[in-house]
Amino acid sequence: MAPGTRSLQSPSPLLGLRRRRLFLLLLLLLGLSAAATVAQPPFEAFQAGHGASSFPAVAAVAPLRRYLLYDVNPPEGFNLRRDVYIRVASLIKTLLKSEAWVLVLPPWGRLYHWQSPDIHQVQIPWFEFFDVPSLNKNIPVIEYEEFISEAGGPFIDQVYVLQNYAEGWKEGTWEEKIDERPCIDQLMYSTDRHKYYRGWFWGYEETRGLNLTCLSVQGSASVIAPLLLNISARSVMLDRAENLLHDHYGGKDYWNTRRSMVFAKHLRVVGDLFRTHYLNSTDEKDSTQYIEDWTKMKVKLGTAIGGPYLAAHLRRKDFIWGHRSDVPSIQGAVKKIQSLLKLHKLQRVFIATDAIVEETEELKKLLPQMVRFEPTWEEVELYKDGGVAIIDQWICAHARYFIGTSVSTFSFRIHEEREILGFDPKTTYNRFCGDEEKTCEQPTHWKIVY
Ligand SMILES: Nc1nc2c(ncn2[C@@H]2O[C@H](COP(=O)(O)OP(=O)(O)OP(=O)(O)O)[C@@H](O)[C@H]2O)c(=O)[nH]1
Ligand SMILES: *[C@@H]1O[C@H](CO)[C@@H](O)[C@H](O)[C@H]1NC(C)=O
Ligand SMILES: *[C@@H]1O[C@H](CO)[C@@H](O)[C@H](O)[C@H]1NC(C)=O
Ligand SMILES: *[C@@H]1O[C@H](CO)[C@@H](O)[C@H](O)[C@H]1NC(C)=O
Repeated sequence: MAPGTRSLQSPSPLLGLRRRRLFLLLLLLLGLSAAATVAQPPFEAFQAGHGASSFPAVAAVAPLRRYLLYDVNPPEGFNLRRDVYIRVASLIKTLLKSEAWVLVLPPWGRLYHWQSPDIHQVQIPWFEFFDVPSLNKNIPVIEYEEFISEAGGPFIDQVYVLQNYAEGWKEGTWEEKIDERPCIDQLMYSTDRHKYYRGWFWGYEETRGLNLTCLSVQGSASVIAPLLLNISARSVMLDRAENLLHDHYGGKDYWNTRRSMVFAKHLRVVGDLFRTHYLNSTDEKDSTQYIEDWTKMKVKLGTAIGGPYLAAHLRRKDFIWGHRSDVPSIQGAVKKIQSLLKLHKLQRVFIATDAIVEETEELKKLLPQMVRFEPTWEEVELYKDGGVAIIDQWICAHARYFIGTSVSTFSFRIHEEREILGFDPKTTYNRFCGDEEKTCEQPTHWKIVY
């Protein structure tokens, strides 16, 4: 494991600053050569990330584009965050019709569920989990540290904290709207002695917001586009972006963005090796050929066969603490798995779960056919909890038959992955029922719109 470790680790926070200094130097040189016509920008003004439009020299170096940043309510999990990315991507598509914008990928970290001890899990760039060139085939994106160097420093011109309307919405009168309003919740930001806003910027302590306003919003992501096109701030951050809804859930734009969220290659490779070694499953045998370029991938439903194993996602922890009636006991889940194994004439079941050790021990006893991806500490350090979850999802996505947990976004993302791979919907849109659940409604089939 050791040799790969280094290259995968997130760049040090200093890297961006070093790059920035280089960039400023370059800028100064350019500025000097253009000095006859262009007044030298005050250094401090540029550092503060003011709109570059008044400094033509900048345009020669960085494309004159505007930056959209966002963050999500801290308690939200990895898979809900993947959904918010889709909503923000459609906002970018709307903005791009009028201006050059780029989405700054919010570094991963401080997720409630990522509890592996002694592993540093903040400031994780997107390339550790997703294939960034694939994202770029859908909308222009850059990592946060690229933003710091390109925009000239860790400054965000305008932060909008999105919130609902204090008065709620009157029944029967749904309308899309957006208004600057006093902040409803206690602000998670404070001002420093320079009147800059300090707060949680993905763990980058040197990042500051120059201005901050609360924005009540009701509607889909693009509702905010007219406002963004009407202000001069070059970099805008939308905090609590989960308050924006989908422009068109399940439509072509939705699916293009979803399909562009290709898992990072190194994680897919780990999943594929596991399939080969422990599940007798390869793309060739399973008819699940993957095309690296997602824009070229369009598989007819029912073409994919999948590996000779059943896969189950058993979401536990907070899903059972509330004694939800739609989540089974371990015994209930095992009973269902045994009957599915028999029905589909399969010998093995791959289990993805966040269960505590006591429960997995019980599973092992009751379910000798069980196979799990059990990373060593070094592997968790290398892939992080997010990467391990992706490997689990990748293996589930390649099974002959999948069954997930009711309303878990972790399971939903597996549905989508299987839809992309071209599985028969009957083998995908299945969930466990609670032990006492009467009407156990099964998940909805969402067809890809190409
Ligand atoms: N490796 C692994 N991790 C899991 C599994 N199920 C849940 N987790 C972990 O628990 C977290 C919570 O699930 P998420 O789906 O991301 O959280 P969420 O977006 O709130 O989604 P749900 O709570 O499932 O609706 C995941 O991010 C994982 O870290 C699993 O089967 N395998
Ligand atoms: C901060 O943003 C608000 C809302 O966009 C704006 O009215 C105000 O003028 C800005 N303040 C500064 C100092 O730019
Ligand atoms: C654009 O800005 C102007 C001046 O600040 C304001 O009068 C107008 O209402 C704004 N339009 C939108 C769509 O926000
Ligand atoms: C692996 O699968 C192939 C068919 O795809 C089968 O012929 C072979 O016996 C299997 N091997 C094992 C060890 O199960």
